[in-house]
Amino acid sequence: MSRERRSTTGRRSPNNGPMGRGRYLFLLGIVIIGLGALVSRIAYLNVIDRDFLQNQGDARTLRVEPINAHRGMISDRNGDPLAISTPVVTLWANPQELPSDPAQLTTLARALKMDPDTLEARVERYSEHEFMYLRRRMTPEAAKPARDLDIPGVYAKDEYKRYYPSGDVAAQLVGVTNVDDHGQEGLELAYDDYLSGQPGKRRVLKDRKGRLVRDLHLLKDAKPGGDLTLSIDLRLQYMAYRELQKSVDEHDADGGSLVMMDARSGEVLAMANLPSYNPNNRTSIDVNGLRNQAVTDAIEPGSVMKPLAMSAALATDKIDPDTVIDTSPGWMVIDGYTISDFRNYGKLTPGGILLHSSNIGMSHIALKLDKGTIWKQYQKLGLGQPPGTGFPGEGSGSLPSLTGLSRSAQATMAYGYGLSLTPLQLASAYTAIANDGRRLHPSLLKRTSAPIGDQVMSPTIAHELLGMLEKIVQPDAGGSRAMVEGYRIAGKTGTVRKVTAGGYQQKAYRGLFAGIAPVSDPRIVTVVMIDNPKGDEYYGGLVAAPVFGRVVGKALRLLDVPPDKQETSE
Ligand code: 59J
Repeated sequence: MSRERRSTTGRRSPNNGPMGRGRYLFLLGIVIIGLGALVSRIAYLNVIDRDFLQNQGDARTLRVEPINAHRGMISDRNGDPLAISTPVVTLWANPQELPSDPAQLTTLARALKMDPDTLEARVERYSEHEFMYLRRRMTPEAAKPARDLDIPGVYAKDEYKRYYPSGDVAAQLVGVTNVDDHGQEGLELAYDDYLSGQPGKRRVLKDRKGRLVRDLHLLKDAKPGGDLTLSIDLRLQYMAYRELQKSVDEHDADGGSLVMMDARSGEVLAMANLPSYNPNNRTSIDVNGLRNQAVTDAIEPGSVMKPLAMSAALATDKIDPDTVIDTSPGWMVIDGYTISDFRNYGKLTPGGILLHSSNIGMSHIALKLDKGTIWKQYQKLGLGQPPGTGFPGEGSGSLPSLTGLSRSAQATMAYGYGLSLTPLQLASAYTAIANDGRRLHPSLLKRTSAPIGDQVMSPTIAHELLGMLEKIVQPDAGGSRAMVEGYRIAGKTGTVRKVTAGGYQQKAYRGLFAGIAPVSDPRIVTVVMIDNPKGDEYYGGLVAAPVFGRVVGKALRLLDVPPDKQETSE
């Protein structure tokens, strides 16, 4: 500013240049003197005063110590705890500082409810060390008597212990924390910041050996973490897990998943997976049990996709509920690939195709439609996109690319092959059939706002499909074992040959069942998947449908859903 003004006026002082020679020398002198002073001070501190300073620094240090924040609770939708942090106290000792008087050790042992000889022996064993545990993670009440003794060399550390009351039942969903109380898996990981809160700080004075000399003052209070309320109903979760376990055991299966969704809100009411693990026993965690397969693992769904493909067909003017499709002779060849049915079902309507689960019927329908019709409907139903639950490793499944879709892929897609989805995505897709055509996005947290959904089929088509699926859950149909006393049930079975590197396997299957209850006013959508059942019973109708029937029956009664079926006994 001032320079500018000067240049515009054109006036300059005769003693020109920004700095006169006299001023330059003066400043140089100051710098030299300053540097000299600095160098001599460094030399003094390093050489002459070194010992004194080091002693002082060693003897006392001011440190900022963290104060652990209480981790928030995870609970089910009714407030039942799934993960809780309780305060615990770890007592430790520095054997170097413990009194040599054996009477004091005896008093300490009594306060700890330990055998005095055992304690004495341990102190002896650790006599060369500066640290030994007395007792870890005791309740604060149990630690108090020993703490109150104020015996020199005895220290207490306040911690929190994470406990999972439901153990293996909701293990993969809830997840676990690591030894430092940080979320490691599942929702414990997804909501770690929220659950953790903020540690506090206090200033302490410690001596050379790290011993606390004085607790000086609180710098910042610990801010406790928030509580997380899940959509899960723990009563349904226990039941789902138990019934899933029964079927997995009975059929010697590798595992299984069950997802139950509220058909009106999209909330997940139960989500069980096998294998599982006990999160309270860290040493025995089996990595196979860690994955929440219902959310993370995309599988080829097979026939349970047929009603969803049918919803696309029924929306066109090419197919209606009375259209007759000839499935004879029970097999067909497309682009050199042979597609076959269990047997020759002859002429079938859409309802008949779903009832007999005809691959040929679905293939004929798919090939009558434009190439993208079913593909677009699958996309609207959420396939190939993350469901948005925020769960770590949430699977999106996959749809083949529409541009390169061959005729054979167009057909196989309609009966559930050449694409993949997670059990959670399947349940969400079925909410459309249950909910007048509106697909609800799933939520693992209890909803506080209106559910998010998309109208993906007309209410008429949803009702038509519901009627067709009810015909499958009848005494002499494929889904008979999904029947529930007192309630009308709709659902679809599926038996899928598993794929490995060598292609479809001859003797490895997944049995599935996806269904809706009760039909007159749907409240829940449930998907059951049994992975690799061994033995002769491997059909979805035999391994998955019975789990559905038992779990859904109990759930409807627990949720006080009024029965909608007049039992026609005899
Ligand atoms: C099947 C398939 C594999 C993939 C076939 C199951 C195909 C197919 C290529 C033979 C067992 C089996 C893309 S059948 O789920 O059709 O649930 O009660 O795995 O068809 O073309 O030994 N379900 N299942 N098919 N593949 N590719 C039927 C059907 C279904 C039943 C029974 C037996 C298959 C009635 C399955 C059930 O609806």
